[in-house]
Amino acid sequence: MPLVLHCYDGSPSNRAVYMCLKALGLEVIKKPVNLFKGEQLKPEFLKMNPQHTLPTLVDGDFVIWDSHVICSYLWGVLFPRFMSITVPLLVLKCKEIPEKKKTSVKDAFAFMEKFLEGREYLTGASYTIADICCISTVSTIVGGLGIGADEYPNVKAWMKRCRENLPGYEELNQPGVDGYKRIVAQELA
Ligand SMILES: N[C@@H](CCC(=O)N[C@@H](CS)C(=O)NCC(=O)O)C(=O)O
Repeated sequence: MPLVLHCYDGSPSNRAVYMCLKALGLEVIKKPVNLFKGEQLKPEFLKMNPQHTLPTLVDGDFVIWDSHVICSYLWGVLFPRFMSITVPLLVLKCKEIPEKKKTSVKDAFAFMEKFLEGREYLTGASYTIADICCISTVSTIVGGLGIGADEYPNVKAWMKRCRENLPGYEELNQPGVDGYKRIVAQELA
């Protein structure tokens, strides 16, 4: 089912989502909403998003708003790609990671690389929920699965920045990455 984005080009938060979609290579059907005609206040729109803000993303039955949350959600493509490796490895006891799956993760890193061009964090100069959501997956892919990000300097620098600046990173994220790495090493031994 195609993603549908109710949007308004004049708004920075909407354009952040456009760029996030572009960086991720995702197609979307754009439905422009004219804020100055109050189209966002129509009952059918309010039924979908009672806060009547744009952007509003519809993915099947699921509706989300707030650009930062939408960007995090879209970045969620990383997590399924990670899961497509971890489930065969840890649940189905496969003994190797297929190259195709490594490539799908690297493709996601390549999108991130572009997305981080000229930016400290995924949505700008300060970290947001998008960084918190993404670093937990990226650090597990790199640190736990050993799929490196060396070819992606922006991603590497961002990872370092997250590690140094996100509150609780060392205490709440790193031990899990290390534990996951040990389990993967056992499975692949
Ligand atoms: N924090 C929100 C802000 C969204 C927002 O306030 N959008 C404005 C346009 S810039 C809007 O839709 N206003 C219409 C309204 O509140 O009725 C986000 O990032 O999505």
